[in-house]
Amino acid sequence: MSSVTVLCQSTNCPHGNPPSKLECPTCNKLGIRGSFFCGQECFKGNWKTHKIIHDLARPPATTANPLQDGTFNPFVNYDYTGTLRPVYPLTPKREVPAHIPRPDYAISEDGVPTAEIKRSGQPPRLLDTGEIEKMRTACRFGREVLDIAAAMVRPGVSTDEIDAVVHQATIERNAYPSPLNYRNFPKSLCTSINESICHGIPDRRKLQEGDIINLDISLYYDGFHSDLNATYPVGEIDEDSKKLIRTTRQCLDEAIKVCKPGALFRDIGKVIEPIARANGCAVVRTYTGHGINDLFHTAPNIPHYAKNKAVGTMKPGMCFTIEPMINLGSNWDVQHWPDNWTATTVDGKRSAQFEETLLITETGVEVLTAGKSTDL
Ligand code: HM4
Ligand code: CO
Ligand code: CO
Repeated sequence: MSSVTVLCQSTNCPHGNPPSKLECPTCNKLGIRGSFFCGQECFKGNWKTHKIIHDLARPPATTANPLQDGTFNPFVNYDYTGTLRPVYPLTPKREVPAHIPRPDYAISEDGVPTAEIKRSGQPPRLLDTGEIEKMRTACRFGREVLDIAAAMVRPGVSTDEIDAVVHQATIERNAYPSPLNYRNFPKSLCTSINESICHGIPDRRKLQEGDIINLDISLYYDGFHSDLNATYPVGEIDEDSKKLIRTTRQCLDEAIKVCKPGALFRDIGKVIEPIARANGCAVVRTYTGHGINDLFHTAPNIPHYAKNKAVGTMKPGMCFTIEPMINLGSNWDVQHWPDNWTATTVDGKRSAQFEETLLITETGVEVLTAGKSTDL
């Protein structure tokens, strides 16, 4: 029986590097021996330099995939918060036929939405009857495309295959897929799986039994955008995931019920957060609902959490989204992958989302992206 004493590995241990028992769990997993610290203070204090040895021990990207099928994890040195991984390379950019009108950011090299930036700070736009009819059409097409995409959800289908079908169904309607090139987003829809909160990029990963996936569709038709999303089970899912999806849909439905002329945008979060909390869930604060019309994201800004400081009152002719992102557990914080798009939970727990595009009418609210009623 041999016993080895390992001193605290901290370069600036305030306790004089005493014998230590706290081992770095990542080093242990990677087979690196001797990474001991005398406490959390030294472990965390040395993290920035210490984690470099993790990267050195990991295999390079091209050999990281045991399948050797040409696919790879592009961010091998990134500390993922959960078990989801991107599967690269992404497929080439999909083209939109030249005859289909497109927003300004679709044409520019840098994807900057110039008109959105120009109108920032302006109050929400009130649409006239002709413009409202155009929003109705864009939103009906958005619902059709989401339903087509949702019908593909099953184990073995890749998110890129869903992107190809969404792209095709969108251009068949003479519409432009709003996500494509928006701030250089590379695909035609967002696909957010398990611990990803939103803005997941379709790639070569195949859906697995037990996953949950959010499909977020936006399109631009006849000068107006629509935006809607929903979360779906892949085959059989666990009870926590079922409850998460049910809770998130309920958060959106109850929020829609309080929308009418005179209602305050800040009160939407007051409806959503108590429902989330009562079901053991947290409300994401980084992303909000937004005005939508001839611009993809515009005023008003609509937080989904309580005690927010959102400005403004609902008026007839306003169009906006409500799109709560709800996490299992109590952590609402967001961490992005190095792709600078995929937003994930920081604890690796699952997140769900639902979204509709709404119109405030003289008497209440119209859900422009509504599906066929599932009542009765
Ligand atoms: S980009 N969907 N959505 N969504 N953006 C590609 C597909 C996308 C968004 C988005 C909801 C709310 C806000 C935003 C946004 C910044 C932060 C850069 C101004 O991008 O607020 O973009
Ligand atoms: Co978005
Ligand atoms: Co939206």
